[in-house]
Parts: sequence; structure tokens; C-alpha cells
Amino acid sequence: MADDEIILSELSDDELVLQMHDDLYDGLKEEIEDGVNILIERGWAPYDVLTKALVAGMTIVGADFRDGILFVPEVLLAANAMKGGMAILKPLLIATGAPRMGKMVIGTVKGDIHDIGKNLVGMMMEGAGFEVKDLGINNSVEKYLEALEAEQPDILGMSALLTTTMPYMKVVIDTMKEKGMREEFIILVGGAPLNEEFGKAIGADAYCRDAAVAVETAKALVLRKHNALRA
Ligand code: B1M
Repeated sequence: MADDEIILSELSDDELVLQMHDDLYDGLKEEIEDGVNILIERGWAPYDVLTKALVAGMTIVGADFRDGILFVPEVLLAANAMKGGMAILKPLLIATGAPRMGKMVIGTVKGDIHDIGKNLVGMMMEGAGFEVKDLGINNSVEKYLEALEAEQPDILGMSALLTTTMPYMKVVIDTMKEKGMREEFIILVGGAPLNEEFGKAIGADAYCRDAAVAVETAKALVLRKHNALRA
């Protein structure tokens, strides 16, 4: 063992979280998985591990990608490491879940392959008691409509991370309107370049800043829909 090798389990919580930010930056999947396991063993809530160690680390990666310090291959490695950590947290987040709340179909829009945020939303929704059908990435309007027909969910969730792909959400919503099916579904949209104003402008029911907001919004709107049907 090299003298300067870091033993994750010997670090304090704060040091470990900072080390995990570095390891995520360096795309070290095994180290990220070990870090997640150590924090869970130390009694951390899965949601705190997710937000404080993984999402916060990915924010640093995002800033350096934007500034031309990191490039696609490095970001892919970071994303892969993040997914390793998320895979450990997923069953734990779901286990803390609640009674069945409703069903959501979610997917990233056509032309866009970013899926970490969408996956996180799916996980958190499952954790909150929603059944989730994940359509993956690069979804055409036809794929969304097919899934809505087949799955009959309460909610359609769409994710976009690029300014060039976010307008496609409007294509999906406009097509749903043309087919007379818009009002059957609650439509939630999210992704880093979106905002509230954009969500309203394209005719979505709500823009969700993050996964926690998506869960709260979904719960509130499903409840409102069920109450309206009963009235
Ligand atoms: Co890309 N990328 N990327 N990328 N990438 C961004 C988005 C970018 C902002 C980086 C930058 O320049 N700072 C930039 C977009 C700029 C713009 O459009 N204005 C960018 C670019 C330019 C590109 C390429 C074009 C680069 C290139 O090839 N030259 C290319 C595009 C490929 C394509 O899609 N066609 C590309 C590729 C990639 C990788 C493949 C390397 C990789 C994706 C890997 C993967 O997802 N499997 C990647 C990554 C990782 C990023 C950054 C660094 C991180 C994204 C991420 O995972 N964040 C990103 C920079 C950034 O966003 N800061 C960047 C963590 C995640 C937890 O957050 O996705 O925002 P986020 O999700 C949040 C909320 O937004 C919300 O909840 C989530 C959890 O809290 N949310 C929803 C998201 N979806 C939701 C759906 C909902 C509700 C809430 O529905 C109900």
C-alpha cells in the first residue's frame, strides 16, 4: 500500500464527503460506492448521501465542464461513478417509501442523452410511493404517446438538459393537445436549463427545480386530480 493512500473508512464524515467530491470528479466508481456504503453504515439518511455527497459533487463537475476544464470523456466517467452510488441508494430510498400514490411515465426528450437527473427523479418518486415507468433517453413524441396509451399513468414527466432540446417538450404537449388527450395527464417538466416561466409557456402543469420538488408537486397535483374526480 502506498504511504499516501487514503483509507476512506478512517476519514471523518466531513472529510469523507469532500473526498467523495474529488473521487466523483476523478470518475472513481469503486471509491464512490465504498464512500456511499460507509456513510450509510454510519447512519446517514440515504437522501443526505445523495444530495450532500453525490449531487453536490456533480455540481462541481458541471461547473468545470462548463468552463472547459473537464471534457466529455471525464464527465462520462464521473456520471458512471455517480450511477454506481445511486444504484446502492435506490433500494434504500424506495424502502423508506410510502403507500402507493399514483403512476408516472418519465423520459428524457428527443436529442438529449442526459439521464442522471431523470433517474434521480424516478428513484425519489418510487421512494415516495409512485409507480414509475422509465422510458430512458432520446424519446420522440410517438414514444411518449405510446407509453401514455399503454401505461395510463397519472403523470407524464419530461426531462431536458440542453437549451436545444427543451423546446421539444412543447412539441409533445402540443401533440397531446391536438389529440385531445392533454387534460388526461398531469405534466411535470424539469432539467437544469428550464425555469418556471418556461414550464408555463409550454403548457406544463409545473416545472420542478429538483427531485424533491418533483415529489411534492406530484403528490399535491395527484391529490387535487383525485379530489376533482370525486367532486
Ligand atoms: Co452534458 N451538458 N452535454 N453531458 N452535462 C450539460 C447539461 C451542460 C449544462 C454543461 C455545461 O456546459 N456546463 C451543457 C448544456 C449547455 C446548454 O444546453 N446550454 C452540456 C452539453 C453542452 C453537453 C454536450 C452537447 C457536450 C458535447 O458533446 N459537446 C453533450 C450533449 C449530448 C446530448 O444529450 N445529445 C453532453 C454530454 C454529456 C455526457 C454524456 C458527457 C454526460 C451525461 C451522462 C448521463 O446523463 N448519463 C453529461 C453531463 C453529466 C452533464 C452535466 C455535467 C451534469 C448533468 C447532471 O447529471 N447533473 C451538465 C452540467 C450541469 O447540469 N451542471 C451538462 C446532475 C443531476 C442530478 O442534475 O440533471 O439538473 P439535473 O437534474 C436535477 C434537476 O434538473 C431536476 O431534478 C434533478 C435532480 O434534482 N430534473 C427534473 C431533471 N429532470 C427532471 C425531470 C422532471 C423533474 C425534475 O420531471 C418531472
